Amino acid sequence: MSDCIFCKIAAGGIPAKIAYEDDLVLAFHDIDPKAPTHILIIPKEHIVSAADINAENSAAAAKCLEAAAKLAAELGLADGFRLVSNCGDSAGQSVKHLHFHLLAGRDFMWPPG
Ligand code: DGP
Repeated sequence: MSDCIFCKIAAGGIPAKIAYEDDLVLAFHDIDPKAPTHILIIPKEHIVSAADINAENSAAAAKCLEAAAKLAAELGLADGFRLVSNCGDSAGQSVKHLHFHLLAGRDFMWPPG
């Protein structure tokens, strides 16, 4: 989508600190980190949110989870990490392109605020 900031990052039009990339997925460091490790994992294809995952695009969504596991192993997040996808306005989704926050390096509250 031409006005989507994450599509622009995926296309290389906006710079980002890339953590992982394959044909379907891009992972890059969040511009406003909420933990010592805060990486965003996105499908390169524009999917609005987790509510829009379907039989046609679920392979890209699954690849995001695979990338999260790969990154967690590579980054040595043996103490644990949190994987979050905010879906919709009331959940705090500010960018309407599916993304998973990979957060680590501090303790996390449960339930989240
Ligand atoms: P959410 O609020 O769940 O939609 O998360 C969106 C995240 O995207 C937020 O943590 C900040 C991050 N973000 C927004 N714009 C940019 C950008 O241009 N570059 C990077 N690296 N991160 C961004």
